[in-house]
Amino acid sequence: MKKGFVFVSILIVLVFALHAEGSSESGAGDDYKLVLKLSHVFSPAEQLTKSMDLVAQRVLEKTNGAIEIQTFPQAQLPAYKEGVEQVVRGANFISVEDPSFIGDYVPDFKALYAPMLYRSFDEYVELTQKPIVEEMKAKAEEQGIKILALTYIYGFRNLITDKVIETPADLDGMKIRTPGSKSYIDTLSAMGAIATPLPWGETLSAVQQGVVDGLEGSEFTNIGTKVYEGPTKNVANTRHILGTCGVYISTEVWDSIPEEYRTIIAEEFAFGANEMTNLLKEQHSGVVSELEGFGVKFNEVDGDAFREALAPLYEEQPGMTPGVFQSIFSELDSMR
Ligand code: X3X
Repeated sequence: MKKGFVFVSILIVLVFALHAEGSSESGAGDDYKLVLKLSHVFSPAEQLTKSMDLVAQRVLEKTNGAIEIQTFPQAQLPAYKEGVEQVVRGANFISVEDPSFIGDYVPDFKALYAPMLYRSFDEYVELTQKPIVEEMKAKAEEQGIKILALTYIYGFRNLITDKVIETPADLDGMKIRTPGSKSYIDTLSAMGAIATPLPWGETLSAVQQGVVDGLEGSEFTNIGTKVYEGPTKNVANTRHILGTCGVYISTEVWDSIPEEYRTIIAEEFAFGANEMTNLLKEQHSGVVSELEGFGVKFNEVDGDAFREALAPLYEEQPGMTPGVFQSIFSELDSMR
């Protein structure tokens, strides 16, 4: 009897020891759970929203429920500059915004998001894999911002107005809505417009009420948020900015997550970005045809005139790494 009791006791101790060893190796006990709130401004019909939901679902499954990413579209939670501020404050929060909003912390990201740099999605994707961008990401981490992705591309942004625009002079006196970051305001001002920053949620009503004369955005924004239903039926193919979003989380929060889960989260956001970019490349011509079916008219523009107007924006701004634009230009030249 006594020997049996001792044997069972040793067995129980061994089982607990193995269990504890197993969890300490993985660093994540079975009871580990983290809820992250993910915020962006896109509408339910837009691919970015669908992609974020897909990533959240995959992460939940692959971490067996340990990492729950709750997604909040249409600026239901802090977005734009305020969303990035939540990350910097160390909240359990993921901000999905374009890199110009990181430019407030690392000015080099304003160079990465400068106008008329990229001729294709692929050029930008390739550039983000170069050492120059890795260095930018390292600087962001020094500011408390871990960048999980930079390539949730939602299309080249064009001018969307109620009249045909071909040259910067055509924009004279026109109020064009932009997001609130300085990169957009400087870009549309240099193009000849009166840049009028507004949150996306106020944009379509501002167009309807004549508060602004137009906006700028991609065909995917146009179709996804039904811009085409309003008075702005002309799209001038300036392709002035490549609309793309990054995914940002606090470095403090990131470092607190067990490594096995960090690997899954990083892999799924990277996979989701590649998946979305490839999808939109395939869909673009069909979306243009769909918009034309709704009465939208596309026109080419005097690209040289707009490039000349935008030239001053390639001068280094305070805080930028000396030569950052030259480095970007030479990397892009090497791809062409
Ligand atoms: O920070 C993310 C983008 O800059 C948002 O751009 P915005 O405010 O023109 O919104 C794009 C739309 O597609 C949102 O539905």
